[in-house]
Amino acid sequence: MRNTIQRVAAVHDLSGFGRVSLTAVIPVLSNMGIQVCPLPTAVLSAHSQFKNYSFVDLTLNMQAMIKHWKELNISFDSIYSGYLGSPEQVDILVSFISDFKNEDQLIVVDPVLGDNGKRYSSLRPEMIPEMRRLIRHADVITPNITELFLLLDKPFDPEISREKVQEYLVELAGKGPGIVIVTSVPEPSTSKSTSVIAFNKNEKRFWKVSCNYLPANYPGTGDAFTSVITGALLQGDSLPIALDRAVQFISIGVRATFGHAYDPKDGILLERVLHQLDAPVNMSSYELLD
Ligand code: PXL
Repeated sequence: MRNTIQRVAAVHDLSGFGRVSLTAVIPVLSNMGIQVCPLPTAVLSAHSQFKNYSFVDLTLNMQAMIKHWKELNISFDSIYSGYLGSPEQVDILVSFISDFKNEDQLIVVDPVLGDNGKRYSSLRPEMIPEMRRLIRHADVITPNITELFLLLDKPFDPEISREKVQEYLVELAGKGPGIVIVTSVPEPSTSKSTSVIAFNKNEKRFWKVSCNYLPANYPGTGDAFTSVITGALLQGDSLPIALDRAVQFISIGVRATFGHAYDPKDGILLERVLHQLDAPVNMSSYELLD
């Protein structure tokens, strides 16, 4: 049975500064009318792109929290994971997913591994094979273009063609997830836009949404993006409408931030744009690809 208010277990780190992970996931999903139950993977003073951040790994605490949640008999409409504190957390998460399995449940894995062609230096190399194992248990995964290459163990090619991206999405979907959404796909014809491309394995359909590119890199936009996708799918949106809503929300957030003289590491000015999540999709820009 569904919860009166849809409930998501959010398995991400808590970074005190920088608007990534739980500090992006909780406000986005709460604003979409969804209850978030955080299962923190680590606590950091600030995300790992800042120098000298403090880090406490919560692998052991996760087991204690899950044990108590079992005693409380809580059920989740969705389990949604992102940045993990250690590769060992994948085993914990796989058991958590299997123990809390529910009909109509949405398992979303954002395979946070890297960006700009490289693995995040804060993650141990073993995180990559472990993440490959975790995505097998997901309904929806949302790698960025760097993570697409890392998950498939292919050398990074920033000029990958759209046809090749589609081939890789099918390959990744073959490993388990029914929906694969890849973000930050370069548009070869122009440096002025990027796109999001999604593959729905059951329907064998590809969707694309393009957006304007601004030359700034804000950590946490991936977390906000996947949170909107999760909220939209839980609210009953179709995949292309969920893509439209997520792309529009991030584009508005980036544009609200870009005009300020501001350190991009602080993340987009989420608080200024959260109310946009209540707005209807104003123009649908999705395309069905061949
Ligand atoms: O959103 C990615 C992310 C999440 N959590 C932590 C990070 C990063 C990216 O740098 O450092 C701790």
